[in-house]
Amino acid sequence: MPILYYSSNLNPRLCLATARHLNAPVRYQAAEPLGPKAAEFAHLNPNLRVPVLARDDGSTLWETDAIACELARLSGQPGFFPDGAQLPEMLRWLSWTAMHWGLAGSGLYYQRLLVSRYGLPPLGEREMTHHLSEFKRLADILDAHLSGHHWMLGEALTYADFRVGALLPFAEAIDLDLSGHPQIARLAAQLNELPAWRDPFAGL
Ligand SMILES: N[C@@H](CCC(=O)N[C@@H](CS)C(=O)NCC(=O)O)C(=O)O
Repeated sequence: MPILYYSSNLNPRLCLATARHLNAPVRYQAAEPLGPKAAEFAHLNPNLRVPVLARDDGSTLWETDAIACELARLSGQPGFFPDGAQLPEMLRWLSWTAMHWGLAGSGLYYQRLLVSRYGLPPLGEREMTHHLSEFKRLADILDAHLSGHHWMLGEALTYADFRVGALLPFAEAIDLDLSGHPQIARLAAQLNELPAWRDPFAGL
């Protein structure tokens, strides 16, 4: 059975929530790719990052979105990562998150959570101001999209909801103000109704 390596941080949490929501046929293994055994981890992912999916044939897959795609197929629930007519829509939101929304969110996540957790150097004031204004600008776009959609791609929950919502479980920890973005707050509440999203680490 494939092994999914994870940690408690943003992307691995998202991937773990995906696997557990889909009840994917995988085993779970906590990992610390930047810890003392980093050299051993490099054969799983040369980027020294989680998540990683180690397949039965010895190959590994890294990058959260790629693993989510594989998990949906392994679970027999391809609709969670749809192809066909919905694939361009899905890719639009994955790309937008990777290139824009996720970058702004990661800046806030880094400054307000990782700096103190790992003793990392804080971002400068200019950089933080940029992340905050980008976050607001992009949140306006996401909120407007959601005002016409129950889920990101329409009536059904898909991985696009998980991807754009990846930062939302950390909202309190990083003091994210969603009061001006009621549709994003609604998405956060909808996602929070899913046990695997609320606590992907339960029982692990
Ligand atoms: N682009 C990668 C990013 C992976 C990444 O940055 N993982 C971070 C957590 S968000 C990590 O492994 N940090 C070390 C750790 O969690 O121990 C993906 O989408 O999977």
